[in-house]
Amino acid sequence: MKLSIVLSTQPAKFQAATFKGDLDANLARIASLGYDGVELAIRDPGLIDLDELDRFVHKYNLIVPAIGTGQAWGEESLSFTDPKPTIRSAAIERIKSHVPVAARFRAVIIIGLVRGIVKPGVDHTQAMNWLIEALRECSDAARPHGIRLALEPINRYETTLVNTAAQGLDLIERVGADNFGLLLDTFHMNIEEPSIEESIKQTGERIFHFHVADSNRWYPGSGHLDFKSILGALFATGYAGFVSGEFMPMPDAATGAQKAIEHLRAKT
Ligand code: LER
Ligand code: MN
Repeated sequence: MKLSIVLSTQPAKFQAATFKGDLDANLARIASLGYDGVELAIRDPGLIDLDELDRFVHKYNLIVPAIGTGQAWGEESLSFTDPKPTIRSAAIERIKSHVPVAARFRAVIIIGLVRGIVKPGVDHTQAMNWLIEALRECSDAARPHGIRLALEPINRYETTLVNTAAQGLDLIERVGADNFGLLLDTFHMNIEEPSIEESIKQTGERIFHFHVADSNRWYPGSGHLDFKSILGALFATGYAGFVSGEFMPMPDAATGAQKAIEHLRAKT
């Protein structure tokens, strides 16, 4: 099993980014704990020095399996489904600007909350249509670079646009792009899916990336999720990607990251 953990390259409000702050020190810590990779949360690729980031990541022999983009929503309110066309196109351009970063690391681009929420005065069908158009445009921009996009079903308390794996699979049909799939996250699945294992099985080869947190969004092993069964179902699909820790830095980032790796390694 290849394990990674989320690291934010910029200060951010999102609470479940396990590591934030000093890039070099955090990468050193993540590598020394035994992680194989680091999932980078990047608000705006225009604000980062890609060569420098690449050097740091390679210094610690880490792989970057995925790039998180949700801070564009969390910090700037950009989304694919905002009623204002200028905001929708800014969100699309922002996601396209991640393609060179993703290409450098051969990483998946995550579409999390940048999909948006259904804003007052917008109906759900309209929001879904904007979402589909945006995903087609971004998938088309990523395809020539060999880059894949993964939309994450997110629990109902954060958005009403695509909460379950089944809704994600329906969206895949409607978008119709071969480089578009899903990111499944055990925290959201525990809230939304009748059976986490069955939804993993149904999603099958459309699982492009995988987030782990326990039921309380602390490190795996701190709550009531059965990671032996969940990871068994994941690998039974033929999934060969990373299992990426995205959980609260509790009791602190390093302790959570250490306990997660111990628990997950013991379950496979
Ligand atoms: C991001 O990967 C995530 O899981 C969401 O909860 C973001 O709000
Ligand atoms: Mn997630």
